[in-house]
Amino acid sequence: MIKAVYSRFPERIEAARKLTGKPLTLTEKILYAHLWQGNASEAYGRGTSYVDFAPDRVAMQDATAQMALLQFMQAGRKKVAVPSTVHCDHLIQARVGSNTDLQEALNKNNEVFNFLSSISDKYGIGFWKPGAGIIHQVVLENYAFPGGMMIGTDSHTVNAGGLGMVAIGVGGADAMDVMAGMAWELKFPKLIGIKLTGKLNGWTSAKDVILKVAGLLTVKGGTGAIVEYFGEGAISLSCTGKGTICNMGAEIGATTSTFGYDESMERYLRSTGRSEVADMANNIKAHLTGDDEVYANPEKYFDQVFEINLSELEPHLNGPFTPDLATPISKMKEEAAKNNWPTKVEVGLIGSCTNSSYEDIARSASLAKQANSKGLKPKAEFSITPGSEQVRFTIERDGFIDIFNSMGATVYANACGPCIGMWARVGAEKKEKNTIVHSFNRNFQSRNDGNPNTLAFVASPELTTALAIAGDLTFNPLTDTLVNDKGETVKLDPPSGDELPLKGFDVKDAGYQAPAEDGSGVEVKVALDSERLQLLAPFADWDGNNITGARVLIKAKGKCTTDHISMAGPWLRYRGHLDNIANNTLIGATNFFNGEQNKVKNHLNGEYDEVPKVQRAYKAAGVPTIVVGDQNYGEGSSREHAAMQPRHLGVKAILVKSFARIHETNLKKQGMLALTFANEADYDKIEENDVINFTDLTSFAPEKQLHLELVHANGTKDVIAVNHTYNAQQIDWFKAGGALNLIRKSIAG
Ligand code: MIC
Ligand code: SF4
Repeated sequence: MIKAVYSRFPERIEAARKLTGKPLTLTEKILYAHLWQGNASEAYGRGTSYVDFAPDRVAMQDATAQMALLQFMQAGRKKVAVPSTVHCDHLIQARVGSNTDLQEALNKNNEVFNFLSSISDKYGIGFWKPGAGIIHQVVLENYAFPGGMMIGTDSHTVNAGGLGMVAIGVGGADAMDVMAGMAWELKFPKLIGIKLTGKLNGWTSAKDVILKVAGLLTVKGGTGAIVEYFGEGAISLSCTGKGTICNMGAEIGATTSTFGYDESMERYLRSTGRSEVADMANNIKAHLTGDDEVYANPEKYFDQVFEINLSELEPHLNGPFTPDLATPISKMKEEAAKNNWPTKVEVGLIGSCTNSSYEDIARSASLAKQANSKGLKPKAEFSITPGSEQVRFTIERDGFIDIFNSMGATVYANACGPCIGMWARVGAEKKEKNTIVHSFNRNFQSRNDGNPNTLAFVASPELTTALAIAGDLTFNPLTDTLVNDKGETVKLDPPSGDELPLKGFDVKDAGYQAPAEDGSGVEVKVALDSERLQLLAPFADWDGNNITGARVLIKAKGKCTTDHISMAGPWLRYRGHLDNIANNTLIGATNFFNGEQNKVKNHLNGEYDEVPKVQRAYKAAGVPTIVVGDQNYGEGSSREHAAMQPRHLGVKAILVKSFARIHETNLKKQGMLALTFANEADYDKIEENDVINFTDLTSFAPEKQLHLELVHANGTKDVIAVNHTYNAQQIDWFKAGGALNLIRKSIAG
């Protein structure tokens, strides 16, 4: 496959160069080399043209694969059209330690794992068993390749940008299209260039680059854009460090991030047993990075350019509650005091798909080792979630696990665990205000342990380890000292560690199961009375009329991420059962009208009740509803459940100030109306008791505003204009009641 992709590169890039009449960024090269139609026939408008692409592969994780594959089952195919994999990583709870936790997960999720294993077997999908590792780490180690294009049903699919890919997070319905052999549509992105100069040193790590970028760009600054890193600083970073930076690009809303092919990638490919890929990439090197003219004059070729000097970069701590609240460690004392953040660090957690490379672990272990030798007993609890069995096996062989153990750490299974609320944290139910530090990527309220009063700060694994040792959020390892068990004052030396294992990677059983050659005989079972899995019933199509008499189900106030719309943690259990998981719909969102969560007015009886209950009542009574939201609504995850659940419960439209990209597409795919206020201030016009009428939905057309009439309780009316980004095909999805209904129709002939 890679050979075929590379053989097309020179010609396709030439065609694009001619049409655009300018030197090309790496992003443009990869995109133009993956056009569905073959060679380019026009130059696309950034941020305007909808373009069909042909991605090289698809990756899915267990929590989203269920819905993706339940949809794929309906596409009527024998096999997936492009190489695809499923990874079991989200459903494993971190409780006591890897072996016990993994066994418990196998027992608890047996039905789901069997479903995923047999459906993978049937349709020619590679299956990575529970314990094999976190999707993005496994993809980086095995499948990612420079210049490739992939999509994955997880927002952190972007991690593969570390190996020079354009890798994009999508909802399951998009993955289904590609697996079914159809084109994948994306609005041609804008381009953000980030020039890295200098070189990391001392306590600073690759994570700090993206923590800094998140501070600069905020959680929505990357929306609709691909971020391309370049410059001598970029070349000096390790491949997995680049992966970390790309991974957290999801947190600024970027479509994806990427780096040009260089020696760090070559080293990583060779070290992970893919010398052949490295050799092939070397042959077309010039096509796998941006043109020299672009990097020499970035302002001319990118829509926005930033520059960061790695030599001057400070370690950062981002949080709480949002990954873009960036504080350099030297300013933490002040900030914590100002904001009244508890400074005692209760737990430090390293690992996750963001930061679990050999280098991350080696550098953190160097600090753990110092703690041991300098007589420092860590003041906070400490845990590690390795990203893959290959990394775990290798770090155990190289003695790092022993070092962590002697510091009293817990090693959890190779899985998402605490990052996605799969963490049985003792005492979390008391809901006490407390502080934790982790090397993951997201820190939304309640995400890690379900406690809304846990303040989670994101940092590099090195800084996380140091703060766990110190037990203090304001400890600045660059300048501060600690007192050891003998009462002596000691200082931690900066971390150190190899980028890649000197003895190479090793693993006994990586946990991969290849699919059957001919899967036609494999049976995929979904029990009718299952509470975990449910076959999908088609959504109703649009009746052709204006939606009238609609009620506001909830007007969400402030941040409303996919974690607020469809919480993970305990609810991950129901990811394959739409009706059951719908019982968590919007329970984390704050109601603008009373400031409370999961308490909205039911206009059928005037009483306040839980959001899912109220919505089910409206559905039963045939009352259409609208969800109103603020900026960047649907930020965070790719989970299409956040779109399917409201759809399933009968919500008709989501009207917000702005959307996060994946969520907006997911809504469109599921036949929902995703609308934005033409005038943001109109958000304030929506009142709790309003009755809302669409006035011109019957003439729904691309690039044409729609209008809503708000009938207020006092009898006055406001008419507001709303925008949308639907193209003609997406309007067809809406009319058909969802994209899948169109596919169903075409199979039925
Ligand atoms: C996440 O980090 O929020 C998740 C869990 O990996 C999600 C996917 C999901 O909700 O299953 C993501 O980032 O897309
Ligand atoms: Fe898993 Fe967390 Fe990575 Fe999402 S961000 S894939 S939950 S480790």
